[in-house]
Amino acid sequence: MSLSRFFVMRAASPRNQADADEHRNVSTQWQIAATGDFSGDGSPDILWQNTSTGERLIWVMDGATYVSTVSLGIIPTEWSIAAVGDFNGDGSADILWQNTSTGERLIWLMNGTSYASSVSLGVMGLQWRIADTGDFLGDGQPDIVWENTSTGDRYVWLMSGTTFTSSVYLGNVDTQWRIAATEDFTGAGQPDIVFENTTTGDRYVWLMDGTTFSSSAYLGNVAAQWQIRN
Ligand SMILES: [Ca+2]
Ligand SMILES: [Ca+2]
Ligand SMILES: [Ca+2]
Repeated sequence: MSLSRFFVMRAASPRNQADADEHRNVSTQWQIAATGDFSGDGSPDILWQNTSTGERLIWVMDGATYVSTVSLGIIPTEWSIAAVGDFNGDGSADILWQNTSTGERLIWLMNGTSYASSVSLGVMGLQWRIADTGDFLGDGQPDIVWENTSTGDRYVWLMSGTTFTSSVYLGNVDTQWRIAATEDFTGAGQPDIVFENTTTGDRYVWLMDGTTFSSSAYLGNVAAQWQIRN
């Protein structure tokens, strides 16, 4: 998968593709929160959140072509979409939320593009940020990557479905580095970890062997106001 997938254009009011095209440069209350296959056709769909109104919606995509919009409704803006992953293994993406006020984290299990039920992961200090999900153990179940925005510590939570099993320390990286996404760069079937420097715009990938760092590779420099979305 090419890195260009991550640099998806922001749109002002993405009711549909035409609207997004028209308002492309107006920006910014609509943010791309994550991509994941909700519709179960093997092609990633785009999850949006409106940071002003709290509305969340899914663009169902066919490859790079917009198909339709499904609203998930208005969710209080203190809830932020952290990542997506298929936690219950039914072939469609589920949504991982973090509450920026209380520190609660929870998973919305989805039935396609519809909400089915939620599972709380409990409350974590607000300095902990969920960066992305990825299957680090290779058991077919998504695990959760965390970073401490105060100390720079990074961890993986190994998960069994929606249940935490254990955590693995990845190391400490200065807090100006943010984990942007996990993606399999080497084709080894294991996620690697993309870091971006929020000051300089440098981007690196940590090539991983399971939960163990193996080497890093420089991806390049993209102006710091561009953020990679998982
Ligand atoms: Ca899809
Ligand atoms: Ca699922
Ligand atoms: Ca796993």
